[in-house]
Parts: sequence; C-alpha cells; structure tokens
Amino acid sequence: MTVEALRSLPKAELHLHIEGTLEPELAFELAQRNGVTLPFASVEDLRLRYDFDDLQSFLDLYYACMAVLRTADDFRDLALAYLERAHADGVRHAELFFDPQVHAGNGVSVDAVMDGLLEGLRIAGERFGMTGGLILCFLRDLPAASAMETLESVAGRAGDLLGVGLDSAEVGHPPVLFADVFARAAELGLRLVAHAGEEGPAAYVREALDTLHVERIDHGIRAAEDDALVAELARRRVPLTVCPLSNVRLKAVPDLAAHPLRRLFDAGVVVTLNSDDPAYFGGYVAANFAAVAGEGFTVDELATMARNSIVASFAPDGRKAELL
Ligand code: ES4
Ligand code: ZN
Repeated sequence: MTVEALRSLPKAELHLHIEGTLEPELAFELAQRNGVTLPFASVEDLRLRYDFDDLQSFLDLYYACMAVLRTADDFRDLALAYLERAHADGVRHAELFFDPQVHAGNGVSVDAVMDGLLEGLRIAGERFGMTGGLILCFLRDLPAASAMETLESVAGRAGDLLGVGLDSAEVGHPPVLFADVFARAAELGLRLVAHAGEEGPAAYVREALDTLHVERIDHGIRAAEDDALVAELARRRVPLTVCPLSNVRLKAVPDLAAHPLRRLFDAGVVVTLNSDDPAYFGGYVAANFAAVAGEGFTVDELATMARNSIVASFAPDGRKAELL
C-alpha cells in the first residue's frame, strides 16, 4: 500500500502534543521573534540532538525548545503549521495535548496558550473543514497540588477544553497520585485520558483505569505484558492511542518488529495510530501508518485502525457519523 493510499484514509489524531510539532525551523524563527536565545547553534545543530536514549532524554530537549513559545500568536502559528500537515495526512479531527505548567514556568498564561491554539483550530476549520479540540495535560513529575491549581485556573473556561490528560516522566509517578485532580476534572464535565504503560508497567495502565477512570489510555503498550489486562481492555473497548515511531525513537521497544501492536490488535483491543511528538520522532501520522504497513499489517487492518480513531475520538456523534 502506498503512503498516498494511507494518507487518504480519514482519521482522527488522538495523541499529539502540540509542542512536539515544533520543527527546528519554526523554533529558531520564534526565538528571533521573541528575543529568546536557544542553547543550540543552528537548525542543523538542534536536529543532530534528536537522538534519544529514553523518555527523559527527549523530555529535556522538548522542554528546552518550548521556551520560544511566548504569545497567543505563537501558539496559533504552531497549531496551524501542524493542522496543515495533518490535513495532508488525512486527519479530519485532531485532539491537541498541551502542557500549561511548562508554559507557566516560562511566564506564559494558560489563557494565552488556549486562545492561540483555539484560534489555530478555528482557522483550520474554515480552511480545511477540520474539527478538533484541546486536552490539557498535567505533568506527572510535578506535585498533584500543582495540577489541581492549574485545573482550578481554567475551571471558568472548561467549555473551551475537551478534556484533561497526564504526561511527562512516567516511572515513579503512578496515576493514583492524581485521583483527586481527575475526579475534579470529571466534575467540571471534562473527558479523561492518561499516558500509561509507555515506560511504566502494565500495573499503571490498570491503575489509570481504576483510580482515574480514564476513557482512553495513551500508549498503553506495556499492557501487552499482562494477558488478563489485554483481555479486559478488549472486552471494555478501551482505546489505546499507540505511537509506533515514538516508541522506537524513545527505545520503549527495540524495533518495530518487536512492537506489541500486532498482539494488541489480534487480541481485539481498539488500537489507534498517532504521532505523539512528530517533529522529534521522524514523522507525522501517515509516516506512522506507513511504518506499521511495513510490518505486515494489511490495508483492511490499517483501515480498521483509522476507523478506530474516529470512534475513539471525542467528536460529537454527528461528526463521527460524517467521518465513518
Ligand atoms: C511525551 Cl512521548 C511522551 N511521553 C510522555 N510525556 C510526553 N510529553 C510529550 N511527549
Ligand atoms: Zn505522548
């Protein structure tokens, strides 16, 4: 199957950190626009550092680059650049993760971040007919009190969010620490997702379901180590937002051939394919589909995963029906 054919499958992107779409060229452009000095000599020098040992080595670079994002216009431009690429890859609906606690650390308000991203989504709606929304992610390596404070700061505009998520360094930061934060988010009418089972154990996937009551699991690949959990994910139809190129680049798996996607798919789990931080991991969503196609998934199987993404999205039912 050609990449063109993979691009043409209508899909939703459900696991995408908007800050992870910051290409080196735009990073340097924004650095200049905002008078921020990046600790890299050039675009080429920055790209040479895209060689990661694990999640933390990536996060260090990712957080450093986020310092160039300062104004609502920056976030609009970032979102639009991503949405244009995603549209070319057949993405019709995109749910964007963002990390307000990092931006707050850079002196940028959550309102500026949300206003800019929402404007980008609005323009992409007009230009490309795309739909989508925002998922505010809490950093699990910061205290739960900081997450709760962040959540309360947006309580008055919860209607501008689809939901909340949980990201950053996983091991040693179990989901249960955020149970009160997620309960409060549910009270505000927000949908719930969490990263679990990326580097952390299968037990974190179960804990995210049982203590945070999330509807989807981001990554979730290490669930494959627990047969009973795999069966439960399939039975309850809990979607996993899998990011194959990310898993290879961050060495969560040794290579694509060893990726548990096949096992999860064959067990009947609702798996979707996503790009995570595409500027850093070597490709946008169609590249993830192409990588998986190279591992022996058939056209029908890839089309099933594209349909899964629409079913698993937080788009209104009418929009889902249009895309299915
Ligand atoms: C992330 Cl790949 C990944 N894992 C956890 N947190 C993240 N934030 C951005 N990318
Ligand atoms: Zn992620």
